[in-house]
Amino acid sequence: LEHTTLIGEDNISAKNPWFPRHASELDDCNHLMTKYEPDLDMNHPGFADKEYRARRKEIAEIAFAYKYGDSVPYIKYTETENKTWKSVFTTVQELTQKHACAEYRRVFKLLQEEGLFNEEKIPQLEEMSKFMQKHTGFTLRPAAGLLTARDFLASLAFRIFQSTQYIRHVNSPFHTPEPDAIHEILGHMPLLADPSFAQFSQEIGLASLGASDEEIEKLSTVYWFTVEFGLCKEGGETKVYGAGLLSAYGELLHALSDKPEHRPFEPASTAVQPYQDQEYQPIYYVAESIEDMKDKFRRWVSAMSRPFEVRFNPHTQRVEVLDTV
Ligand code: TIH
Ligand code: FE2
Repeated sequence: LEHTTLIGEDNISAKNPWFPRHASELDDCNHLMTKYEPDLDMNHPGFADKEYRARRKEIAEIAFAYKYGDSVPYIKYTETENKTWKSVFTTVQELTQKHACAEYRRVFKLLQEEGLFNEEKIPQLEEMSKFMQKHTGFTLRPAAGLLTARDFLASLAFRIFQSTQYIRHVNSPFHTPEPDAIHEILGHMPLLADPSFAQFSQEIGLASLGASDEEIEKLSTVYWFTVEFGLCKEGGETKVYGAGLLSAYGELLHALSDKPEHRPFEPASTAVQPYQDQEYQPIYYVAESIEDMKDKFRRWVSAMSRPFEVRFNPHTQRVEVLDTV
């Protein structure tokens, strides 16, 4: 890094797409994938439910109107929504005591002690954001739905997590193919408040900035098999750290059963493993530990071809670009 110089916007080759240099530019990184919207997908449990669709619109509007620096607007969740939370929270809580990795269990307990996690009501994103900020500097901004991988990963570089705020349909509490606030809060947020895991999340984000489309595809596949569906060893047992399992009772049990295939986590091969997001996963990758997963990821990602390096300056919330050619 000694022979590097800071470079400006113009000097990055055309091969490397635009990326945000400051956290405020994430206001332009909220492109949605349209696959699971209740308005468009006939198989969505909310497709025939007018009231649910109207509610989804109302909450999406909040995300569309959000600008960097705003606090996350408070949502008055309905009785039905809080009931859905309660049924997921109580079933998942019982399972995660046993099957979640130690990092998750530690923060979960803290969240309970602070009263943020209780079965009666859905925590507000703004309060979750403050909690995470205190522990790792991660904060939240609301997202209207499933984002493109490029936009989603870019925010992680700034220690910002784009979170949905709507709640899954009451008829499918134990598994949904699209993210919802229950998945984000129960699955992702405890680990984003863990220093080591937060560091990994930011590193995968930094690696994505200005990456080619193929590299984004690989990074989001690694993200899928680690952050979303990762398993790890702990004292001779297999534990869960993937958010998609920590928020889904049915799939958590499936992942630990002998039905799916368990493979050792190896970034180069994991990154090219095709996956689907409709049903339970047929393959899970098992890391030796979260630390080991992080080390392997670092080694693999450092061989990526980007002709510049990036580093995050937490004082300015800016990503600095260093020319390495
Ligand atoms: N399947 C998860 C759940 O039911 O909570 C949500 C998602 C995980 C990954 C993508 S969507
Ligand atoms: Fe997720």
